[in-house]
Amino acid sequence: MSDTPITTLPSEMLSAQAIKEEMLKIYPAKTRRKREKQILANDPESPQEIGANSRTIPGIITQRGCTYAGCRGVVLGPIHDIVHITHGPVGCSFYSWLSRRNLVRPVTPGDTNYLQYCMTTDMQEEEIVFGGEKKLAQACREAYAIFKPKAIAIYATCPVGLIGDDVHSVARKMSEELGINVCAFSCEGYKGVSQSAGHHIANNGVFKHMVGRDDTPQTSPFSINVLGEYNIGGDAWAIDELLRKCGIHVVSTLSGDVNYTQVCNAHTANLNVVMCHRSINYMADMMETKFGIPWFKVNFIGATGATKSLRKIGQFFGDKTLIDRIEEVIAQEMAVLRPIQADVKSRCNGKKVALFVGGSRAHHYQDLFADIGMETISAGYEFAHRDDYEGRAVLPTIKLDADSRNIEQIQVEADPARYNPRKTPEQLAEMEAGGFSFKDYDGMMRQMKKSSLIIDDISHHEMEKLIQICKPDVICSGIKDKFVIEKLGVPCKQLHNYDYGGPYAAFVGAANFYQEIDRMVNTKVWKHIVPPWRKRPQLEAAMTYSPKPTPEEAATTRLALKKAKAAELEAV
Ligand code: CFM
Repeated sequence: MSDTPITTLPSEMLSAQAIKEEMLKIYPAKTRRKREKQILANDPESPQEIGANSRTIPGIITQRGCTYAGCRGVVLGPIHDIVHITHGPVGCSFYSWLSRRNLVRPVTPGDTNYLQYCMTTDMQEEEIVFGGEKKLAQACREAYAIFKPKAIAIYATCPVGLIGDDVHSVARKMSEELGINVCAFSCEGYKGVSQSAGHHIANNGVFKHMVGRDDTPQTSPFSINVLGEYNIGGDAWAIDELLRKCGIHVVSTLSGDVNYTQVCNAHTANLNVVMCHRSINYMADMMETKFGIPWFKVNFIGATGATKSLRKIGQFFGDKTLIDRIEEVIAQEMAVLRPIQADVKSRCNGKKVALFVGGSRAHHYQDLFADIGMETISAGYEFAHRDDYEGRAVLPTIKLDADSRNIEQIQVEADPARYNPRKTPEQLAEMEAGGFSFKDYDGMMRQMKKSSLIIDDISHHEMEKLIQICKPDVICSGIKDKFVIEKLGVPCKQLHNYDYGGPYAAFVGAANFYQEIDRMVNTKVWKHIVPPWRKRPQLEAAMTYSPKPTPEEAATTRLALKKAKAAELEAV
């Protein structure tokens, strides 16, 4: 794309390419070469190769987090009845403490919930110099003495990797000494290019040390795990409730509002459905290989997504009563939702949205916006991989780079005693011949319009350009750029923590989200915002990037400063 002269492009591609040019022109050559692989004009028919899961260039303001955040914060953090000990300085622990809205509602009043606690070895200079293993062992003993948890998980932070503390041997010793499951995760923040590496490390550890420890069989034939659903703002509860109404039993949600026993028992389910492909596809594959549980991708965000997902689960089990019940539930839910959707659509139809979130929501929420007639003009993930953009078909062509090689690729085999294929190979083949797809994810690009802009790991500069040129009616993003966006007069809906709202999943959540977006895009308040640097020109002069002002610009700035000074003196 970048080599094609602009004038030879078809007209509908021109604008996307021109916007891309505008974004890139400020960058030095090396930065530009890298960023141009990460910004593409979309072609849904044949998605181009995108430069994803590569290192962010230092100096560019990114929204990404670290490997420790992906492991401790995202995948393991929500397991509420195990003790999570961060081995490292207190800051790493503090900033992973209750900062993500993975809500928890213990099953019974006596059920333990340690999520309110923040536990760390609080490493000091002494441990950095002489090693911190003793202090870590002591922290495990102390935590056990106070809480008697079912399990302890230990997380290594950057300094632990640098000084070489062996967290795994401490975990083994502590397991023997305390008689509980103590497992360690080498998820040092620097281990990968983003939190995505932490997801993989967490999947490996949860699979090796937890899944399969409790063989209690399921009584419901329609028992499933919901993988990659973290109960942000109560989403998992909304999905659970919907599935329960249909007669589907959720064994384990990995890992939204889940306890240790449920995780250990997850391998007894008959199906894995995957919400967030990025953070948990490894687990789905490993469980299939070891236990014979098939998986497919679902999306419970938005009415269309939830309907399709429910029907697919019904089709998988192939039970007439279940399928009928699912249709009844869809009809009931839609009877309530349809008028709200139509009302909101009458005001939102044709409005434009851009989404830059994590590794799955920037795609999931496009379905929901489509429900109310809103068009996604641009989207991108922070840290997803090529398969999340281009579809899983490209998996064999993704080259393992040095950063990915850092992460253990565990070899999984069928469990000699417990491998139990939920469908025979013949049944699977027959279903696939009928158009049913397993292990499927087509990625974001195939669903997006031709020549919409795909931007991986967007920077603040690119976001500003996008706003100036495309003027979206709302942008979905996170706290790291919310206020940059809003100061430019565009409402920003946070799709990580939901701005303290939610749930947005399932039909009940869709109604919440439609109404919230309606309020945001149809209020006039944003048109009246004047950022401070427009009122105080001296601020503009200091903040606008300008390598060398032209003589005219310098004269204007001098004049503005003089005027501001005079106004200030007058005020005194
Ligand atoms: Fe998956 Fe997530 Fe996401 Fe994610 Fe996340 Fe999150 Fe997210 Mo924030 S697991 S990839 S690492 S859906 S915390 S619940 S909102 S970036 S899009």
